[in-house]
Amino acid sequence: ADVEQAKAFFAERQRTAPQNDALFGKYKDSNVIIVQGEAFMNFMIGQSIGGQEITPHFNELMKESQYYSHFYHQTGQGRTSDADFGANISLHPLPVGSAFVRYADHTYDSLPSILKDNGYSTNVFHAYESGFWNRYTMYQNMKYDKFYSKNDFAQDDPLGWSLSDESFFRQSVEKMSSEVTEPFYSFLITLSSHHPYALPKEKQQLDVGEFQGTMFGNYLQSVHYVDSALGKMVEDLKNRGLWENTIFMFYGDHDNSIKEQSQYEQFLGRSLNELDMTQIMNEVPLLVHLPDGAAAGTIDEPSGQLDITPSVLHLLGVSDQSYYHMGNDVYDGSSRTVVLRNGTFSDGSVFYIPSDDYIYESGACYDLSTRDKTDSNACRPGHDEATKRLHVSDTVITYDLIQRFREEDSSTATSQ
Ligand code: GP9
Repeated sequence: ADVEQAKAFFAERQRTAPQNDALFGKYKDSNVIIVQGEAFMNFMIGQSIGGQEITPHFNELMKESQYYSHFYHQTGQGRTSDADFGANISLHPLPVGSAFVRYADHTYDSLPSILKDNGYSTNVFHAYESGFWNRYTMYQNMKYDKFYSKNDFAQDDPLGWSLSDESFFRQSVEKMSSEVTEPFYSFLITLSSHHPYALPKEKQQLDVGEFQGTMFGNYLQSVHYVDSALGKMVEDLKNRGLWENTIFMFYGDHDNSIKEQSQYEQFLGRSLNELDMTQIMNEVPLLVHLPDGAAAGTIDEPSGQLDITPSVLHLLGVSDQSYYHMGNDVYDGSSRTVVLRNGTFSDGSVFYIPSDDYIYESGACYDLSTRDKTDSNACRPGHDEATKRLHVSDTVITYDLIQRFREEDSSTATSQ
């Protein structure tokens, strides 16, 4: 029954004709650079402390980019690897463990494999041990041409677990311009803003005032550093002539594990309720810079990491219909329901928090127009849909169904 449910889910998805807007294929054959920022959350975007912006370069880039203001991480226990899995494979991370570790040999319709079939060079960059999160094995399965890991980078500016993000970006861009043929897809995973966020003195450029000496203050300090590295990377891409013909995306992987509500209240200067706090802990920013700075603006509808692959394919004019993806294409006008790993979901009208949420245990259905609790029946259809999606995704991953569905499809086609 589980397999039949999964089959029916994708059959329905493949039957629904997408609405292709003017952006469909507008950036065909452009390079694609996606940066996944470690613990880079949304609540501090656009905020200042003591008159100093926390993320000035991100804020500047926002003016000529699409900024998704309610973009959710959909990760579970696999943390950074789950964000990567959701964004590049467009299936839900598992309820337990990391799919990178547990099912690295199963079949997936990964973004790099699809782009490779469309003539792209595909490379992944992360300046840490290649075996962490089982990346070395998983990236081969995802069909990257090359995984540039710690040993491929000169350790010229050590920081935290590894190399500073500034040096990591500089060396990665150097490799993109000298070792990789265009069009390329480059996926970069940052590390400098990793828990517990301690930066050496000489890299601390933010006066965190009342938060000095706290982990929350260190967190702000470290994202400020990553933001400055991001600014330098964009300059570098421009100087090397790689900016104009590139779709550039930046998104956060997951929350910062700092759960003290009072710190967020102190920082934002207002009291927060369950809905505010749940959104804060689950929203990461997504920035999409299109080659001509087109379609810039803030998009308030909900979206999430699983939406990245279908949306990139839309911009490149590659139909997503035959692939086994569960994310929404943010450009085709279809459903915008975003389902988080623990069953939290939002469709832009309601926001549902399940009773086993890790901060609150009450569980509730919120009306987003009033931001008040509403009758739980308003969340019932969305809850059923969210439960189904998570279950279908788990079934497809666990039983390696993509491979099986493809074989069934081709034997049906042969017998016809
Ligand atoms: C290490 C980095 C950290 O390679 O990706 O992962 P996390 O601990 O955040 O899951």
